[in-house]
Amino acid sequence: MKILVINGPNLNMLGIREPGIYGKSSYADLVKLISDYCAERSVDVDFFQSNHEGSIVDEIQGAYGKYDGIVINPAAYTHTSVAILDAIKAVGIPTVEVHISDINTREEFRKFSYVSLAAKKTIAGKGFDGYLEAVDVLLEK
Ligand code: CA2
Repeated sequence: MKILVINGPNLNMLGIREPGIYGKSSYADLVKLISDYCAERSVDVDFFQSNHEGSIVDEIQGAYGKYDGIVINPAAYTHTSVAILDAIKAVGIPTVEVHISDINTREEFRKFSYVSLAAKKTIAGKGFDGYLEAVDVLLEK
């Protein structure tokens, strides 16, 4: 099993600001947490973070034929990006959407997710543990 974890805009700033919403841990801490979890389960994992919508689309397209699953936190693009939705549909790779915060109990504009229309499951409000749950979802047959 080979999975790709994609994080969208500003998630490289984790732990630097807004700890009340996103926690105190950094993006490097997140990568280590997921890497260790995957290693214990013999899952190969790669990571990609970008602040650019087109780069995320390119990465999803590049995953075709290479990965068995995608875990994605599209961040702000969750609520705006038909291009990322279409890319996930185009490659047909099982994809689990993750949000650190609970997007359903924040501002009204965060309640709609384009990506959820193609995701196998959406996990929100569980902090970094949501990414680990997403790996488990991809491991379920
Ligand atoms: O809860 C999530 O994981 C979000 O995807 C995070 C996005 C937000 O636009 C979504 O509605 C929900 C924002 C990520 C911003 O990350 C920051 C990290 C540190 C400091 C400030 C923002």
